[in-house]
Amino acid sequence: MKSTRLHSLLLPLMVAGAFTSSHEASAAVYVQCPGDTNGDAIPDGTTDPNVKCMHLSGGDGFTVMADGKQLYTFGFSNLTGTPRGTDTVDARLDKGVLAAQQPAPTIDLKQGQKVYLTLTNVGMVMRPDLFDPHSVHFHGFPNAAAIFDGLPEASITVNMGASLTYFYNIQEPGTYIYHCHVEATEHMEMGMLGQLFVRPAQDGQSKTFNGRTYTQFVYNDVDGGTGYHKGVALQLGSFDHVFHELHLGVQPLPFAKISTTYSLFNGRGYPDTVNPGSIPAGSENPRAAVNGGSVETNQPVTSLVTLNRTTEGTTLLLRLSNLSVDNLFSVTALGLPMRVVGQGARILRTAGEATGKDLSYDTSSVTLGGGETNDVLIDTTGVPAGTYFLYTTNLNYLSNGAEDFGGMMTEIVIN
Ligand SMILES: [Cu+2]
Repeated sequence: MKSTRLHSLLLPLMVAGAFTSSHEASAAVYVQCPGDTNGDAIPDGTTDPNVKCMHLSGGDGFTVMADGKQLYTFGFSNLTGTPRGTDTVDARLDKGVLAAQQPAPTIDLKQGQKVYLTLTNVGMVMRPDLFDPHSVHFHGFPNAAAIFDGLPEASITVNMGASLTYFYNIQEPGTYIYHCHVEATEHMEMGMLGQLFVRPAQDGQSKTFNGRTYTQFVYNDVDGGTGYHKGVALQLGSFDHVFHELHLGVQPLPFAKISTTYSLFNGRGYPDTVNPGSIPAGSENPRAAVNGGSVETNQPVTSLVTLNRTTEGTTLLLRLSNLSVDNLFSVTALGLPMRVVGQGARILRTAGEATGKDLSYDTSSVTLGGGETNDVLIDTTGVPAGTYFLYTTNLNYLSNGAEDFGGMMTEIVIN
């Protein structure tokens, strides 16, 4: 996609970038990744196997609700693997514009890694009056210094056309989240929300718990009690379509009136939640509307959960996170046993963690406020094969806007 129109939209960003990067005077994007030679955030040649790089864009886009309504959104997209290229416009800028994703690209890490995460602010094309920076806030991460925290008052944020590389020394396993922390209520309501988890060093060992043998664990647990066979991350969230419409209309934003009009799993409402593929980008996204536009989707991540017990094993891990700015949500998996083994990126044990008293509990539902995560294990041994529903028990939110029978509901298909 090389439309003249989009290039003209990008030009102001290129100019802005010239003032923010002393490394490449003509380019707006600057990726720091040890061993990377072409700017695609993938180390070339031999390098420390514990080094992991990622490159995200921060910008805008459109998200399609299950009733067909298209909401203007902010968000992140994944530029990892895209080199600078030789065109006058940096291929990474080109790819990141209007590509905001719901949910943001999942950040999947392992204990012991050194992570270089570059964020490039590609600007909000639909709001040329805005000059908002963005940031990545790794929610729950114990930063050694505030500079990479993402909170604008205490750390660096990333202006339009500029890039910043965050560094994290990954030591603590668990289920986290990440989000932009600039004008947090606005940028989070607009959709700058992602899933992030850290796999424990114990992964790869073989442990038997309750007669089941595991090689993957949520935490370093000594006894295998957080073992699972298949893990799925599900982001609970909500949008207020009025807020998004006023945003696109360059109107004052009704912060005090934010309420849930669309409740979502992984940025989708039922029945889009059970679509195993991507939701095609909406027609209101100029990038998708341009013939040959390269933005095929703003919603690539399904929320359909499947478990084939013959090939995948019996125990399912749901990494649940709530990133709604206005609501608590309770969810249940009707007919399936839920055991909560972690909360807020911490194993449910008393002090000593691995050796402490086991505080995991069996339940039929979990309730998460904004910013909270739960690690829920579902042992399907003895459970009849079939389709089960995972949904919010806040039944008034089982809707897509004014359309009934939708919202935060998906299926767990067990074979
Ligand atoms: Cu932001």
